[in-house]
Amino acid sequence: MNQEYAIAKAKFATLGIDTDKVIDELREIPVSMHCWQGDDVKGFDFDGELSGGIQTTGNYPGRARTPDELMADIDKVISLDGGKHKLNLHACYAIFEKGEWVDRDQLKPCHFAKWVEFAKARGMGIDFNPTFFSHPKASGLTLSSPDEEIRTFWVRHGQACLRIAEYFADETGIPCVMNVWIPDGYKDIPADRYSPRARFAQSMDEILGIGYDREKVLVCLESKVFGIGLESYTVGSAEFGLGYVLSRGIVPLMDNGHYHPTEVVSDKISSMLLFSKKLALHVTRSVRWDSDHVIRLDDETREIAKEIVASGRINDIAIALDYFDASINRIAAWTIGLRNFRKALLIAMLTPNAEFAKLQREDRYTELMLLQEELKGYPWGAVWDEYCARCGVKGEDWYADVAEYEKNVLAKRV
Ligand code: RNT
Ligand code: ZN
Repeated sequence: MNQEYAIAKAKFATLGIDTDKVIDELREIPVSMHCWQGDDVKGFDFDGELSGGIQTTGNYPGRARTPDELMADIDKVISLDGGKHKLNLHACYAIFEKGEWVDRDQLKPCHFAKWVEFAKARGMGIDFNPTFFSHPKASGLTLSSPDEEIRTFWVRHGQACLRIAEYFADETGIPCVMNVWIPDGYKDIPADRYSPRARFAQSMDEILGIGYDREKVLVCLESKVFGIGLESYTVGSAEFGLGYVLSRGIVPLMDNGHYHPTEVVSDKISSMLLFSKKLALHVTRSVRWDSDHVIRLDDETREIAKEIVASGRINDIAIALDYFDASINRIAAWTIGLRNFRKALLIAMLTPNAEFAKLQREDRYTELMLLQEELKGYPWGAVWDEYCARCGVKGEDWYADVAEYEKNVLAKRV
């Protein structure tokens, strides 16, 4: 056993924490890896601009342009991050045969067969997202559109995706989390806030109305407070989301970039868990707006992980990542964020959460604060290094791998 790890193990043992057990458990926590960090959320079905009020900035060379390139990049990231993963796909990542193309309302499981093959070979489950943006019919409202032709097009898309999600679950044997997020909203003060929301609820009901196996597919709804060009009103607001998911028995999805700046998702997790059997998260980092920066090991990231672990309900929480940075090496961006969230989970698991809760119960706030702060100096880094070693990935010196991949693979994508 490495000496630094032996010291750390002994130190955490004084808190009643078994670091070997923590390492084993950490490896088993599935983190859903968003495919869209690899290609700046472009997908393969349309050539146009990214729309929907989200934005990727930067033009670092080496963006994945084809399914094969994206798959190779995902493999590279996986090789740099230990632990279990799921693959998180968007419908716009459908893979068509040469000369073939269908619009989003006609998508079928066969358009994702290559992804299934990829995921199965790596023992990963697949999560899924209908894509209600970056499409000619998504220039205004989608599922909340007053134009029946447009609204029903997107309803058919949602229904098609539900079937594909079931196919993913059947093929991989792992339930599929299917998340609905629509960019619908208005730049300026609307005259009618009610009708678009009523239509959105109706459209969602029509999608779910085709019936699906709730054991296999966990349908989520992701709410949002604003987007670029949608500053005054979003149809799928937090209250809409909460009301809809609880009344229909589907799953709330919280993205921590989707709230007012002083609101924190770490404080929302416990409330949601009390009223919903399952909860899904998009972990991201918003800088002044929903900017989807790479996750850092910052206070809120750690607090989210702490709430997940301390709740004792980690098996009810689907953890997915959602960020996209095109200004630095994308493989490194992807990996840094993934590793950071797993580090946050590790730190949370190396915290005597039950003892701290007892101090809170007994009004011993001085000791609680003192111990919470002292714990920050505990040698969790040595446990992380041991975790990496046991997973067969590098501890801190993994940049050389990325640099080599950049030179041999990414730089040739011109
Ligand atoms: C947008 C949402 C949504 C997207 C992805 C690409 O604000 O966060 O989850 O980022 O679906
Ligand atoms: Zn999101």
